[in-house]
Amino acid sequence: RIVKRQTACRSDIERLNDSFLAVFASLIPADEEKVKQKQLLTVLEKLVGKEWPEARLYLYGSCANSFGFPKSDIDVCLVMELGDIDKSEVLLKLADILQSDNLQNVQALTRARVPIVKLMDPITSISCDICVNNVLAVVNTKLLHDYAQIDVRLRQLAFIVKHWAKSRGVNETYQGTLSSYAYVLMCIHFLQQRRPAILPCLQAMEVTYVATVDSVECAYFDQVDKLQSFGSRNGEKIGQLVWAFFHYWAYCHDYANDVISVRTGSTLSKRAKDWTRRVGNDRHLICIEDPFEISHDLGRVVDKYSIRVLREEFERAAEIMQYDPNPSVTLFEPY
Ligand code: 3AT
Ligand code: MG
Repeated sequence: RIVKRQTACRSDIERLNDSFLAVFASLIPADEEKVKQKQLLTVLEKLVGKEWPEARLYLYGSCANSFGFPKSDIDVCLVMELGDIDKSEVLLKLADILQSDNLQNVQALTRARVPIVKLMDPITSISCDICVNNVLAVVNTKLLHDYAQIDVRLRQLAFIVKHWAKSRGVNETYQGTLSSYAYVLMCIHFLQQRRPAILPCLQAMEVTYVATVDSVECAYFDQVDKLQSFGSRNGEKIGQLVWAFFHYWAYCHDYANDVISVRTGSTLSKRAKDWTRRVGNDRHLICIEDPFEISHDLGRVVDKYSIRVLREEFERAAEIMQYDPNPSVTLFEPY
């Protein structure tokens, strides 16, 4: 009887894995989207190059960090020496240039928190936001991209977590919940904590990549092709990891005292970072240290209301993973 029961359990686990792998497969974009994005980037590069030959364009965010859903907008960063010129001036000039080249809905938003030019390309129907000199975002995009090359389970987990967060309405920073960037960092942290670890801590290894951005030194090991077998001692599959991820955020993380830190591959104490009390609008109710701008808590958008929403959602997800006969469906039910 015991043998029979174990066999049943194993096939349940296999079924759970297969169902989450199917969810993952349904979320990844087709290769041709990448081609179209590159096509648009080339058009933009030509236009920008005519006005500012020294300027460079970089993709950043989910179109370049390998955690992007199909049909997402693309984020582009224009990097150039500004000298005395005002950023708004550059954005207005950029909008002018783009407008005269058949790009549609061109709009300069010079007063936004991150000032941008928005546009839509009628040929590829891709929408695009262009910011100026947001180099840290380009570098943190590379870090996420590099982590994704090490073990496929990061990409699987992060797509499922992002899909869950979007379905449940907890991926809205203006409502006090977390950004996609924060969720991916939570996934990386979680996989660094598994025993044996599934991901290494790249910033604690030999430095093979350095960029100094606004006096922040960004340094880490980026030869990730050498780390392809890093996680192979851990045989956990995606079904188990989704269960453990939600279990961790529902019941194990110490919200009162701990900061998650991908930079150190560990947790730090809130006290050590002096993130114990509210300063201005930063409440530090869930603390996620930015890997490069280490004084920056990505959880600072979370307030005393939204922390409850978030933790209830983690608990709901953990319970579904524990008891629901069909978790790969129930987890993503709209709220
Ligand atoms: P979506 O698929 O659009 O939800 P995304 O990866 O594009 O996910 P965001 O739109 O949240 O993520 O952010 C775009 C990029 O901007 C991701 C990251 O490189 C950078 N970024 C976002 N929020 C922060 C932040 N608080 N601090 C530093 N960089 C950030
Ligand atoms: Mg985005």
